[in-house]
Amino acid sequence: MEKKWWKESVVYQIYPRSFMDSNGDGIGDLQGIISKLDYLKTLGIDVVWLCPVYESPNDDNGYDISNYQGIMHEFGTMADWEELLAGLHERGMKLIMDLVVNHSSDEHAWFVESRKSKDNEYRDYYIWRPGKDGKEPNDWGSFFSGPAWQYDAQTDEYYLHLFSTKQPDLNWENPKLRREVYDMMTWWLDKGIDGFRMDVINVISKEPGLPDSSDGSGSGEHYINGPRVHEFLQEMNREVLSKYDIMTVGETVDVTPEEAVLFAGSDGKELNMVFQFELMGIDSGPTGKWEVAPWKLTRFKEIVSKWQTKLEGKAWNSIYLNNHDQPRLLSRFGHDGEHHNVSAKMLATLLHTLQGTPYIYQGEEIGMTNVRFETIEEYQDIETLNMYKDYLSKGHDAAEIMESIYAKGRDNARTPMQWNGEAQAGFTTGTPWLAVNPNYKEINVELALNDPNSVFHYYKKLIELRKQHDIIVYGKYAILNEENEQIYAFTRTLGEEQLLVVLNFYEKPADFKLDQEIRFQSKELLIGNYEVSVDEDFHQLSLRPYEARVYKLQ
Ligand code: ISL
Ligand code: CA
Repeated sequence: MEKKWWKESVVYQIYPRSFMDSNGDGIGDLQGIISKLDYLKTLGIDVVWLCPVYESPNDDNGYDISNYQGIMHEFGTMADWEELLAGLHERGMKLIMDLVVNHSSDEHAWFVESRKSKDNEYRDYYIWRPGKDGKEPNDWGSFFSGPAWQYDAQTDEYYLHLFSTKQPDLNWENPKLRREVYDMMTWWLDKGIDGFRMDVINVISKEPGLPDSSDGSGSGEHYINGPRVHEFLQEMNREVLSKYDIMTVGETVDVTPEEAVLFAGSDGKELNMVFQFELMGIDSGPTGKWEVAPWKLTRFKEIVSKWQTKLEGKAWNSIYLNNHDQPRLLSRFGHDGEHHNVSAKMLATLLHTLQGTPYIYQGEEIGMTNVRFETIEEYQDIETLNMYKDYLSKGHDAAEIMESIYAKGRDNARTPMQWNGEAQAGFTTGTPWLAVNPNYKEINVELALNDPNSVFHYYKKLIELRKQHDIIVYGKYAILNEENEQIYAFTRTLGEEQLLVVLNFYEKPADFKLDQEIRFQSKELLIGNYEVSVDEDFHQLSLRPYEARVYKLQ
């Protein structure tokens, strides 16, 4: 398999609003991040993915961009951003920026022009249509509840917005718009950044004619992996990406492994890797993410194994178990109470030993958890707030909606980073924009750094191991004991070497016997989340609650 720096890297995702506030206004900012660069270096990560820091009215916390080449005033200035880039590079770390070009803000100069008149030169930068029988042009729904169309009286037409009404979709059919996007990307690359994470990049191409959904659900069939998406990305690659040594990762909703091979194929024509959503859908019912459903380990393993094997040798995986849109991994897949420490380490072991580039979301490395705010007024996220209103109007019970928010709401991931046990977890000297999780006195960076047995030090060790053992990056994946409902066990193989990973996903101890004979001359326990007696027969293991072990065999 071809060696690449972005395969060997570990990425750390920063949600700037919640990371560190340097000036007491309650909002995280660039100087805040700069003050924590040595912390990131200590952890050992290679690449920072910075969520949007561009000018924005913050309807969707920066994912609604009003100027792609300016910095959000609340976060600082372009000089601060340059200092951040230099600070990362000096310490041997890289920076990838969020590229949000499926839509802009309605306050972007292009849209301000576009809505003025039907013959404005920017009209065609967005997707405008007349209504149909006094209603929306088609039945598409917004990801953030309600229809995906907004009526605009100025020209008596509707514009398309797959996300909030303040996030009008850009019209990728227009070559002038595409040129503007490529020039803007080139401008950032020439400033020295190391790549892009591309927001919902697989929905940029809409089926011509914008037909209604075939089943009346308003779903994404006519724009998810739309007809020209690969053509557009290949053009972007030719015009921009291929000219730099960078990494690219596409956020691709509802993508299949077959599609992923096209987006992230090793032929290098489009992107380096994509984020898949299949695993994130594991605990949702048929009506979508807010319908919380129990998940099964056998299904979890089936999804992960499918992605590991179908991409093997053809495309590269990105591995993540949470991000700024998802609940905290520990509350979702582990145990955020008494087994906090061991279960966080067990999940970390999985994250770092699958084939693919691992992504750590801020706070994950200290085991931050979901939050339960008592009232809806304490929530800030537009997706959550829109859904709450929508569900209430449809007759759902408020308490039941709150339970969905506790399990799935995006603010779970967005509570401020917990730096220490002081007021506001050391995140700000003022009042944070979103309340701090009340568990910050027990879970914070200061405690983690001082405790050699902490989740933080375990992440650090996993990252170090990746640097020492090629097999962790490049080894081929194979599942063991597939039907086991409690244990996730798999091997990675590279040449004469083998890695054996065994994870107990539950509190219940388990006697575990491998379903096949593995031959070896020497074995070494690379890492585990409990003390292990040296000469235990690893073909037959007694696993403690959430126990994780990684053996290297030769
Ligand atoms: O939040 C989600 C998880 O259920 C999705 O609906 C999410 O909106 C989708 O994954 C797209 O996410 C990206 O684009 C959005 C932005 O709000 C998210 O933060 C971003 O990651 C619109 O730009
Ligand atoms: Ca601030």
